[in-house]
Amino acid sequence: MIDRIEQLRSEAEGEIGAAATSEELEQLRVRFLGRKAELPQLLRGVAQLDPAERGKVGAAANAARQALEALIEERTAQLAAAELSAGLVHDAVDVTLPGAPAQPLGSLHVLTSTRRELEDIFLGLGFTVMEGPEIETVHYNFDALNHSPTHPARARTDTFYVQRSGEGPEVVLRTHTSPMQVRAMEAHPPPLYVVIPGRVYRPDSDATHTPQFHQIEGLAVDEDITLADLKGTLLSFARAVFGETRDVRLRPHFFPFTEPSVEVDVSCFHCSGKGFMADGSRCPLCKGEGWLEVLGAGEVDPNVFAFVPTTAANAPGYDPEKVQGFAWGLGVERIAMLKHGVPDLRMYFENDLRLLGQF
Ligand code: 2U9
Repeated sequence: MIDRIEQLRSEAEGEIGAAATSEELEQLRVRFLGRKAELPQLLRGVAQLDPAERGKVGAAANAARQALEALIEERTAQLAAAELSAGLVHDAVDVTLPGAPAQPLGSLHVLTSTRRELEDIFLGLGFTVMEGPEIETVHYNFDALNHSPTHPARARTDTFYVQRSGEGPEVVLRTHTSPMQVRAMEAHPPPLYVVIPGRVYRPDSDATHTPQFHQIEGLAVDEDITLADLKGTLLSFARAVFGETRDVRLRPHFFPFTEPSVEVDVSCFHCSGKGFMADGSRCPLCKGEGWLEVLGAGEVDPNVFAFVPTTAANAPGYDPEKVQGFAWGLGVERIAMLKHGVPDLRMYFENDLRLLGQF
């Protein structure tokens, strides 16, 4: 019986050593160590053997079983490692390959490409681009920007309020990116040249207003800043966007944060500022005016500087007796509308590929 055990053991050892796959190995385990296999059967019969033989046979069978179990475990680990490496090579995916079938490349949304184009122009003029929070306190959105307590923009119908006073500070969806200019002044001493692009929110919806739109506002603070610096900066901007032969004109206006405040027109690029076309008809873009309104601007109201607290970062602060500034604000949707002839602002947000695919 011991001979048979040794025979089984060496036969199994040979086959296990030669097994080429885990599947084959599993078949061998069932064949040699499974419930119906000869060696376990032998082990189960040991109790019925002659007491003289029982010890030796039992020991040999047990030793054979343990040796085969250990060998199978070792070989299982070897084969699993080999199969894993082979699998990794075989299943490797080159994620840099184009899809099959190749998918058409998308394009930037026209508002994104317009915003980037405008940012680049101001970067070229020496401004830094900064971004800020879209959820703002009333302090930064209105108070610090010199809005009187009764300013109509504060009305519940003109601003999205997110938190009433009483539950902490009063919080709104920012109605302009100007709060970030205040934050920029709190964090950096003058001279300061920043542009702030971003989403802003107002409860309006028609062909020329959407409840969410994009602004780019700018702020320059330095010593000896005049309205001429503002006009020169915005003239460079207008020429970069609408063509090198454009001109700008400033018309008086009112904004709470600037004094004087102006609306800025650029000479019409469709009729070269004439107001009529070569055939004598009225220019359809500027409606015969020769000018297109593109943005608002002004010299920063000294009150706005006085609202900026002196902090360690901006020490010695923004002294209205020492620094002046100019600021402007524009709507990205309006600039893109003029440049590309988009008739209705809401079209930017409908996600119709017939519109988006044109840019
Ligand atoms: C600070 C000081 C002054 C930002 C300015 C405008 C004029 C303006 C509107 C145009 C159309 C926004 O997109 S729009 O609705 N903006 O006309 N914005 S001056 O003046 C500032 C901002 C921050 C500290």
